[in-house]
Amino acid sequence: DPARRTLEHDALQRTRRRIATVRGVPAARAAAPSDKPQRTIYDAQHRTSLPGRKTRGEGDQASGDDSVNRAYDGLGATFELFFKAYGRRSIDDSGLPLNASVHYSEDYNNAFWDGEQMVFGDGDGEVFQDFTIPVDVMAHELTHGVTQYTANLEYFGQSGALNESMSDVFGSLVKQHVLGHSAEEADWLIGAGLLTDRVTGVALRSMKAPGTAYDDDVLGKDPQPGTMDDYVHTSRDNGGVHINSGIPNHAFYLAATALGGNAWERAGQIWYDVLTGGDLDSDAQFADFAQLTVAAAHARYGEGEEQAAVRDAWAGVGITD
Ligand code: ASN
Ligand code: ZN
Repeated sequence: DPARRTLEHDALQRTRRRIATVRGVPAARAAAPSDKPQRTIYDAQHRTSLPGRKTRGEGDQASGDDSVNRAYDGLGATFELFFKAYGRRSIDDSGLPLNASVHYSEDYNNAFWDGEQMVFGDGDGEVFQDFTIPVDVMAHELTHGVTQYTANLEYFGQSGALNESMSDVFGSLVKQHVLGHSAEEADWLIGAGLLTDRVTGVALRSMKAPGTAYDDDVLGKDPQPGTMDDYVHTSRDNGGVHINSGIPNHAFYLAATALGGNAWERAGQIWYDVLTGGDLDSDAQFADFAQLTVAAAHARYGEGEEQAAVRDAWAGVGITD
């Protein structure tokens, strides 16, 4: 009798809720939807102890502080790309709260993910402006969290450069998603608008043309290679993680522009499938990642232009799968 089964089911649900409540876990919490972000923005007040003073929580009205509001919106835009494009519920896919601190330290020329939260400096105003200005930089930092909870790519050598590249790829895709830009309309820059006008440069990095983002007395020339021929062997920067990321970055650019349209759809989906699919080892090298993207393109889209575009893209940067 289906009616009777439904009644028994309802009674069972009520009992389960009661048990959950008695144990101190409210039933509403267990059922809380995580299709919305849970953001908290803190003001580090130019000090280095984290997180600092809570300034804006989820659903709060805008603060009087532009850095706080940009961080709130940037975390929201990143949550939205991962959820709408890939169905991912936050950093851990289970609704992990998103925490960020702004105004970190004094004249601080960087932003980072510390393993638990995002942190943004104000820049010194000489070379760098506020690191909450470019949405792709905020998305880059949040993506370090996604990588930590998925492939956990070791932050050294080629696996480290892949870790950096994941943050640039999804950082750029968040910006493209916000602006509604297709692969052909996108600027493929990371950190446009961050450098002051005293610097001869347009951004921190270029995925379209690695090595061309800046050339300046203070910063020097953008050191990124775009192909394996120019791979940089160095012990600095954890084996050049922010340098050699130009190679997988450019491979993504080549795949996305060959396919055309919205880069977060097919190219982004393939990269996301590899990052989160469980087959990517934490010590993966470029060739391992390349092989997995070709396999992922085939798994999701079959024999066709996606697989060919991905294979050609890696060949274009000197990596054959
Ligand atoms: N902004 C840099 C990054 O997120 C900080 C670092 O060197 N880890 O990659
Ligand atoms: Zn990074």
